[in-house]
Amino acid sequence: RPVRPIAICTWNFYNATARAWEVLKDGGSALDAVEQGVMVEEADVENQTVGVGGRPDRDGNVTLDACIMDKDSNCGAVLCMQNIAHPISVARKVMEETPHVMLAGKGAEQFAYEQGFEKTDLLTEKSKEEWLEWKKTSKYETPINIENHDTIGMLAIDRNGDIAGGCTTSGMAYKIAGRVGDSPIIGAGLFVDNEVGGATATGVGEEVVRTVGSFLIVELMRQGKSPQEACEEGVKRIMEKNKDRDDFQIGFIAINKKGDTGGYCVHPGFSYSMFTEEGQTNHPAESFLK
Ligand code: SD4
Repeated sequence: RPVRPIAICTWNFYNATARAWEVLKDGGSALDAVEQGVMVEEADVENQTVGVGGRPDRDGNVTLDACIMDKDSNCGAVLCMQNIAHPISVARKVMEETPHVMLAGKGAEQFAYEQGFEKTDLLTEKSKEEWLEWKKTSKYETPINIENHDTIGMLAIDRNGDIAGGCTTSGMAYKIAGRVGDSPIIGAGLFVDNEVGGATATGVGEEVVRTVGSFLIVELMRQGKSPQEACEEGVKRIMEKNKDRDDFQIGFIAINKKGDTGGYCVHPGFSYSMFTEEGQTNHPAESFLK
């Protein structure tokens, strides 16, 4: 059957999939679509979990994680990078302009400046005030479905039938300085194999890393599971490792080579956004706990 371009992303980031669709419908690559799509959220100061306006770590510094992966299994990532508004684009530069996959911290920031990215203050007044308020008690908790988990992971298929993915976040609010989650870790927060499909994650990254969630889901699809079945198995695997706790949210989304999609999560409340030639749709995901 003819290739049907499609973009999906975690949560209801409608502007992001709409932007990705603009790229795809004009014949653009899946790689450009996911980069430009997630950039919408990186730039949105109202989204306090991605890019500019992200919530800081407990010392008041906003540190960003992102990764990107293309149809040829090239990938790039930046970890714990400060002062740069579009970590996804720096991740792409790491992929395309260096022999490396990951750059972290000061090195990543320095590389970004060398690539022409501008220094940007990422901490908004709103996020700063909330952080100062948080400091009064300094209680570290990760509320289940609120914006604290609004990492954007995006997967797209272009007119050539090629798949790419991107994932970007400011990580868990008030994390310990230097903490890195799943989002910039290839295989954990994101994985693409152009022969099979792609998967990406949102939620408490520590749990996703423990089971290499996105890689697992792609491998399950390789073995014949649908994207939906593979996401369900990915969440179940995490819950098997957490017999004594369920106070965290994880959401996975996946797409296969045919453009079938799926999503699954731990707690109700997660959904994913999709854009195809039929327009935009939102897909509430089934959850492990009811
Ligand atoms: C992380 N997966 O850093 C991210 C958290 C998240 O919005 O989804 N935040 O663990």
